[in-house]
Amino acid sequence: MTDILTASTSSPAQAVPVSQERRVVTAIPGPASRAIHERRLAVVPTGVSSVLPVYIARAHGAILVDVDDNQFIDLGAGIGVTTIGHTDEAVVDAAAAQLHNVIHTLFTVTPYEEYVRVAELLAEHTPGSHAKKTVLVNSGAEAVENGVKIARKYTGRRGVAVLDHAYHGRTNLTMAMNFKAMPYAAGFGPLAGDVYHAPSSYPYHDGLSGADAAARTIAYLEKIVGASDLACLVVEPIQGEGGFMVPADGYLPALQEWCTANGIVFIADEIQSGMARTGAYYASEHLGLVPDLVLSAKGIAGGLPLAAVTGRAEIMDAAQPGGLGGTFGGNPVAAAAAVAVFEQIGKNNLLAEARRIEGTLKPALLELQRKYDIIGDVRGIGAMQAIELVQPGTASTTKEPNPGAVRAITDYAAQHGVLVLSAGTYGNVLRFLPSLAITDELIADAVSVLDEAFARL
Ligand code: PLZ
Repeated sequence: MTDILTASTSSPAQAVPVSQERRVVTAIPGPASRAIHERRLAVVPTGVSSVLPVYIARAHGAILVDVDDNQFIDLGAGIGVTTIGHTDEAVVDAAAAQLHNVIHTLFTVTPYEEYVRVAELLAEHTPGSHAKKTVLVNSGAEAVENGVKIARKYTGRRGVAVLDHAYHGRTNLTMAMNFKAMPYAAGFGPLAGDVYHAPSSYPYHDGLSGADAAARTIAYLEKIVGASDLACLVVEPIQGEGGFMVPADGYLPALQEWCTANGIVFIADEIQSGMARTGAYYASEHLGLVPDLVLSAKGIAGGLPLAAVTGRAEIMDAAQPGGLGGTFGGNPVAAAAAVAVFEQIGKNNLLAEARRIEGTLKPALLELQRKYDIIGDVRGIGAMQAIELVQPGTASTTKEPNPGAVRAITDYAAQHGVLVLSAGTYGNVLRFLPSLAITDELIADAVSVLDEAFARL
């Protein structure tokens, strides 16, 4: 009998080098992408949409290569996932080595060291020097679900407070926690109860100081639910899908102080803002926060699915044995990749790279703002930057959202080999969250394409 394993094993795929440059060789999407897209329409539901239906064959660093051989400057990094770069060699090597050792056992059946190592690294790199514990799960939404579950068990309370413009996921609980019903919750109810939405801090629109915005949030929550019924407050230190809002100074620290005084677990959803994106391991550090629980996902494993809830040991230990887990949670290959991600951040000083990107990108965006009056606001920290587009002449008055301009700019950019993502409650924000591997030259090239796009509006 033939040895099936040997017969079917081909040599490991050799990585084809990807030049770090933009190159458009067909219409976008090209013929090969369009052919796959036709097949997709027959078998993938319309509920799963794609921003730009070019089908990606390879990627490295800050460049995506599609099946037609077009090369895109990737300013989205899979929505902040390939933060240390696409197919980072150290991540690829760590994951490949782990594939050969053990792919799956289920940590809750027979554990393995990689899980423990990731928990140690998270204890070390999340804000605060208190004793911390971590549960690993598969997705950001699952991390949010577990954070809430743990906070409820610890406090014995029911209520979950969230902020306006928030995004926390697509599961039953998390779709009730999002600000936008459309497209995330509309028609998918009944939604989970005991979720309370409160006004946030959105400096460009509300003009409030951090203290005033916090007083408004707190007064609202005291009125609609009452502090004594709240298990947790879940906040994104810098809101992601909502439009990269950096809260006014002191806003989140004031909310945290109120939580602490009232026995409410303060949970930072750092799923989009964490893992070196802002030039700190976690954006909480910029804002002076030491959250009780921190949620990580996206960038933690270089593109492999992994997420985490890390928090004060006494809170994390509130869950009974067997109460936390899941078949794939903390998968060995994803965990090995996460260890490599942490090593790369340290070894290559990627926090400084995030600051370098801010130093290149922010002045370029401010320059665009001087040229084009529909750019109402430029905001962000590190490699998490955004511009908010408003109707002509309203930038300092009514700030009317201009989602049409965002669509025109993203379309033009895509046609010219730049993948730029939108965001914002009103779809009027362009967000930039490139991989930290992006060079200043690629940033300048991408911004020149955006400049042309604005000029043609
Ligand atoms: N919390 C702050 O940004 C995911 C959503 C992409 P999952 N954001 C990108 C899309 O359209 O599905 C996100 C987030 C914050 C939670 C989540 C949810 O993380 O890994 O997508 O479940």
